[in-house]
Amino acid sequence: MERERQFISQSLRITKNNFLWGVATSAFQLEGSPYADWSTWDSIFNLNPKVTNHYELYKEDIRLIKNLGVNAYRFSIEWSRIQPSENYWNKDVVKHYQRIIDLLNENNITPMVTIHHFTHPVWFIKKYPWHTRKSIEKFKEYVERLIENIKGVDYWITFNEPYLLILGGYIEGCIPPGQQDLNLAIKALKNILTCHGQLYDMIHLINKNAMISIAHNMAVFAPWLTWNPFDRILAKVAKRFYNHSIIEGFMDGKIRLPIPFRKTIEVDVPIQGKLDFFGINYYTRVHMRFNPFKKLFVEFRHKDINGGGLTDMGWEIYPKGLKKVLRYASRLKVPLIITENGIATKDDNRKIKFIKAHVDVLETAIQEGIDVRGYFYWSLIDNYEWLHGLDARFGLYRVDFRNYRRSPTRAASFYSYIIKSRYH
Ligand code: LGS
Repeated sequence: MERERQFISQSLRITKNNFLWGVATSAFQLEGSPYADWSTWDSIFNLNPKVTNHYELYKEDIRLIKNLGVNAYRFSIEWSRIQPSENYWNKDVVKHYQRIIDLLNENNITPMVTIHHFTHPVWFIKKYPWHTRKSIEKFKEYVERLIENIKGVDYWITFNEPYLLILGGYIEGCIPPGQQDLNLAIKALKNILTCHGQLYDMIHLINKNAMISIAHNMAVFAPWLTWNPFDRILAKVAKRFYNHSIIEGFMDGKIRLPIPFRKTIEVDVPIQGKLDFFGINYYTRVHMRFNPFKKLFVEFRHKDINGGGLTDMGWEIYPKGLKKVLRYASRLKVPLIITENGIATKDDNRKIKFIKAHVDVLETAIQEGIDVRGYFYWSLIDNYEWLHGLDARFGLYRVDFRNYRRSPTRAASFYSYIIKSRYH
């Protein structure tokens, strides 16, 4: 087994110089913010507004990152802390994030910064929600000023999971801004993607070395009942809508959104070629079921087909799916980076098994010739998991939310071992 591993890693030549081994987080999930739309929205969040208290404990957390032996860290900057109100710019907060970046660079940990990870200031969503054109200018103003003031970052993710943001915020209505309107959803998606295209050019003007992408959530979609033609149609539609349409958008500037049992909607999005790599967040397979009482007739479900069990959030563990999404995305002909992959579980053994299974698939994908340049485990420490609160434990380090103490899970040393075994 050990010899086999060495052989694989030598033939792949994954080294610390050519591969980003990382961990990922997002600001609001670690540090909260009283000025973000979620804080007005979610009562679970309000029970614990400092979450892990990372804002104060960042030095300790960077030590944890260092101890893991990773060479990259993906995190986000919380806009609502920098601009709690429209005409105010908090320089101290920018300095705070700059300190984090400096500390990472001093420790040879490559920072990858997400500019928008689901949250924004309350004033923004009230006055300039994403379905209005003004959102683009407002967000660009913020980003320009941010990028001019931040040094030492080459890897930028403009938006985390635009499709999940739109599905949750504009179709399901389960996250802010809580709309349930397909037309608004399409407008919001168009604006966000258009904004990405413009940010891509703007960031490159300021930093010639920038490597820019979005982080796209991809899942595998399968029919709940394979013999049921409706379930089969839904699985196909979901795959094309959720996984593929944005990839086509980056290839030819047009996204085609199939809507169940209706005409495909075509949207022009000026994002053709506006990518230096492609970030993929991969977690699970979803089974699709036709349900006439649900919105767009769609019901999402999870099945434990492989007997690997479901995660604490009820999601199927399906490592093979990682290969499928990588294979599809490779048509973009840019390097791929797994910007998130992880499991919510309190059981260290399951966390270890999950990581091993996914890294194994990643290796076979690379052997197949797919250009993957990084893997970020979600997440460094337990944190606030949006609709699921504090109970979904993704962390390599456990957090006691009463006193903010961190302690390593056994998956932390396992992940370090994986990375070390790929040093040359
Ligand atoms: O914490 C989030 C993690 C956990 O699971 C992180 O903030 C997000 O970027 C990311 O979405 N995360 C996540 N995603 C799992 C998504 C499952 C895919 C379901 C597909 C539905 C159509």
